[in-house]
Amino acid sequence: RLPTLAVVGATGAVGAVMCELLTGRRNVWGEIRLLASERSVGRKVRCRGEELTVQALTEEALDGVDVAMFDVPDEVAERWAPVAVRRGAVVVDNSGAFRMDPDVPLVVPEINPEQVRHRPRGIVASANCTTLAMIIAVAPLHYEYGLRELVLASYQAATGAGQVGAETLHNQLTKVAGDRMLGSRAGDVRQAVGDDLGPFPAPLALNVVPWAGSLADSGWSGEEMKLRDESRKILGMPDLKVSATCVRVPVLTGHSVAVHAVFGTEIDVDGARAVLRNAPGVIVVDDPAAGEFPMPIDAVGTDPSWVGRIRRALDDPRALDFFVTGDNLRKGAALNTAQIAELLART
Ligand code: 11C
Repeated sequence: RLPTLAVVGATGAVGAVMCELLTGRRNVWGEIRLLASERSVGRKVRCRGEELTVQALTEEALDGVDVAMFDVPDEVAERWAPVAVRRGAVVVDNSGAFRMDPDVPLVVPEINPEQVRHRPRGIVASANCTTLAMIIAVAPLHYEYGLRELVLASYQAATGAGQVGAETLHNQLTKVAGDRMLGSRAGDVRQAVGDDLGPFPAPLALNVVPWAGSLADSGWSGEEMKLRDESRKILGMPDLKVSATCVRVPVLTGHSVAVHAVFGTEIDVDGARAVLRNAPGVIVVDDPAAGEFPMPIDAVGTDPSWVGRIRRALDDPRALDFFVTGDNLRKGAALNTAQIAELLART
């Protein structure tokens, strides 16, 4: 019997991409059950060539499920993942609720697939979308050169904040497009945008906002802490130095990260480029003379992390600078979750 899969949170921004992925990937599932909140019950969704009806997330709906993929807010995952486990499922959770639990492995199949086997709570966590785009490129370099430190700056898309993030950016762009904004204060979009900031703390259209996530200690944002904590856990380096600045940019899909990575040995840039070219899940796009760089407009809808602008730091022969872009809804969320679920289906 092929295992039964539940997709919990099937109608969100990530859930929609998940159904697309389940249609395109090798089919390892028997029944697929789409579950969501009351609001979406009864909605028809095409998945794997079938028209499926979205059901309510209830205890009974989880009966008989072998693997449950969760793409829901932290508090929903906290409540329902243990219920799914009690009903017999292994949970792959894409929220931040369990990632740092020592009894929950944090898995990136290209890096630490073996860790799915040790899951005392019956839950396997998938990483944050910004962490994933970056770590896919950093891990193979670490294995070759021995990572010592990461200095990161992110450029995060509106869909990182879900469907409401995308809608907010669209609405704001429509407003500013109709406003000519010439004169000495051209660029101050506050008036044109008005009060509808959606999930963002400031207007995002024609702006950049140096904030993502909740407020953490000492001025750090939750997203910056996730980059540090999750990188340490995935690489198994609890003392790795990580400093991140996370910034929201007016891009719909595709998170990018400017990476300054310091290693234990000197870097030869051609060698580093070869490591990246051979790394699973990485595509190198690095020909500035021809105008070729990794950008969200190319990465959207694709699986890999796109890496370019690869250069050795001018003032430190042990440091490499590069730019990486990945689709935050695919590898950053649905794809990594699906890959983990497929590993579980095989074991
Ligand atoms: C963002 N990275 O772009 C966040 C969204 O921990 O999975 C994903 C939050 C998470 O706002």
